[in-house]
Formats: sequence, structure tokens, C-alpha cells
Amino acid sequence: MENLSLQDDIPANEPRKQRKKKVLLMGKSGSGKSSMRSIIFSNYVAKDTRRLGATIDVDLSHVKFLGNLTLNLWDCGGQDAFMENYLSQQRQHVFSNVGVLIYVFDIESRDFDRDLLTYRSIIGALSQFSSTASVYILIHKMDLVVPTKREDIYNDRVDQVQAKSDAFEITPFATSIWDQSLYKAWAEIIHDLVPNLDQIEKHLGSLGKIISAEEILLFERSSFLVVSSWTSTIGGMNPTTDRFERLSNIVKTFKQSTSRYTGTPKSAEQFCHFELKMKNFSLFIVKFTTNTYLLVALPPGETRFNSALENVKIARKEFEDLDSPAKKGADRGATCTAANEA
Ligand SMILES: Nc1nc2c(ncn2[C@@H]2O[C@H](COP(=O)(O)OP(=O)(O)OP(=O)(O)O)[C@@H](O)[C@H]2O)c(=O)[nH]1
Ligand SMILES: [Mg+2]
Repeated sequence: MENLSLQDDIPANEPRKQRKKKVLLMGKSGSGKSSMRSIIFSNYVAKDTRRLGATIDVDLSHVKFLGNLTLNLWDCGGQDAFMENYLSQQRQHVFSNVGVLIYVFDIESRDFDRDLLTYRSIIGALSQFSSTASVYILIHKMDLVVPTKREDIYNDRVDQVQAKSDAFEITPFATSIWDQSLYKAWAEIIHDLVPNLDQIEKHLGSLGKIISAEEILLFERSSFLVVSSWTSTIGGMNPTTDRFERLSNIVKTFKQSTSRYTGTPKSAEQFCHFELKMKNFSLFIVKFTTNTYLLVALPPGETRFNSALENVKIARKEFEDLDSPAKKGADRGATCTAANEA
């Protein structure tokens, strides 16, 4: 098998500027904002979220990301007094320079009309200060609705929310922390946020063909969500359509257990190499670039496996340039600093 050379398409080591995105996570108190943030970025499992207290004012965290991107995540406590404050005294501070608004609706809410009124006010402030922001709507806690009614209730809620969204084109998701749906929604949100993803995707395709893979998944390391993928024709016949979200879920749970039994912090890397060799397929997951892990699924065969592993090592350098060519150091990556904004 040949080695990978992607050099031609990549701008020669040009310094990539640091990008920042302000992400507002809003919705009424108890709707599940801090729960999802902890699951996605801090390696909590769903049941850990029962311990979370209500967020006081704004919980701000900075997440270093693929593509030299830093997410400034504003988890805005949803109690009425805080919401009023964001809309009045802190209006400009909260709503200016927003890249993304993620608004969470609790499906179980007893007063959806009131939730809509609050949302309407938030949209008003957003159009005033950040009219180009993207808006994602999560209709959350879907596990609390009987499966037969989920689709109707979800569609009805989405229609009502769209009607109150002014000129914003909303992207809606039905989510729950108790299944894969949360990972699917956040993977799509993050996919939209990461710069250079089209280039990364193109190169994943070249790599996949060279190593004769069935599928390649690129995981963002702080969230372990699949932000990019390539699938061969055979890989595309896989009947498990939600396998990306399932794999995120499985690996995150594995990392959680590892941390519990080794006493290492949850935010630590936990593993750098994982291999699975089965009768009908083989698979490895390796730490790839500063901010990513790579999963490669292959047909069985020791030679193919070893060759793919070597080629992935060679490709690493080229992808690193697309990820974050700036400084490299032990402090980079999934560090999540939280501080309360006064
Ligand atoms: N059944 C169910 N419960 C959920 C889900 N997501 C979160 N919860 C629960 O909802 C409760 C409140 O969640 P939080 O994440 O603290 O709510 P919040 O939106 O951050 O609330 P504030 O910080 O007050 O704005 C927790 O007990 C969670 O376990 C879900 O998808 N389904
Ligand atoms: Mg909270």
C-alpha cells in the first residue's frame, strides 16, 4: 500500500489565526442545559447530572477545539431573575458577538406558551446585537414522552418555535440525555462550527481509499463526538444508521470507567490506542492530532491492519497542520475552565 501525501493541497504551514466563537446555551431553569454541557464536554454520564445544582448567573467555559478554534460556552442559568437580567442590564454584554445560540425547551414544561414568550424576547435581543448568529433549537427530555406521540409533539413544538424566530432560520433537534440523540445533535452543531472541515473531509477520503478502509471517523477530542467521517461503498451498507452516536456514547462511557478505576481525572486522555480484531472486521482508534482521535474500520486481515496503522501515523503530520499548527504543548486540548461571571 502506498504512503499518503497530502502536501500539495495544504497551504505551506501558514500560521492559522486563533478563532473564537461565542456560544450561548439558554432555556428555562431545569430544562437540562448544564446536564448536556457536562455530558458533552466534561465526560459525565447521564445519571451524574442528577447531582447538578441550578446554575447561578452565567457559567463560562473555554473549550479548545479542532481547527484552532476556541469555544466560549456561556451556560446561562435559566431562573426568571437571571433571564430578566440578561435581557436588561446585561443585554449588550450577553448578546453581542454571538456565533451560535442553542436554546433548550423542556418537553415536559407545563407552560409552553410562557417559554415561547421568553424565547421571543431572547430572539429580539439576539437580532439586535448578533443578527447573523446561527440558532439551534433542542426540544429536550424526549424520553419523558411516550414513543408513539414523540413525532407529533416534536413537530408541533418546532412549528411554534419557528413562528417566533423572526428572520432566524432555526435548526431543530429532538434530544434526550438518556439515548444517542444528544450526541447526534451536538455532533451536527460542532460540525457546523469547526473551520477547515471541508478540507479535512477531503483528506479523510484520500486516506480511507489508500488504506482500503470501510469507514473512518474523526472524533473531536474534548467532546468525543464524530465531527467528520468517510465511508466506502461497502461501509455504507452498514445497517446501523446511528453508529456514530453509539460509538461516541460507548467510548465516552469507556473513558468514564477508566477514569473511575485508575483514579485519573475525567478530562485526562485515558487512552491513546485501542484495537479490536474480530472475525469479520477489525478496528482501531488512535490519538491522531492535537484535538482529534481517529477510528478506522477495516475488513479483517493482519497485513492490512498493520499497513493502515502505519499509514495513519504518516498522515498524522498532514492533518496536524489542518488542526492547529500554532503552539504545541502539554497544556493544549480538552481543558475546561469554568468560572462564574458576576
Ligand atoms: N428525563 C430527563 N431528565 C433530564 C434530561 N436532561 C436533563 N435532565 C434532568 O433535568 C434536571 C435539571 O437539569 P440541569 O441541567 O441542571 O438544568 P439547567 O437547564 O442547567 O437549569 P438552570 O441551571 O437552573 O438553568 C437534572 O436533574 C437532569 O438530570 C433528559 O433528557 N431527560
Ligand atoms: Mg444549569
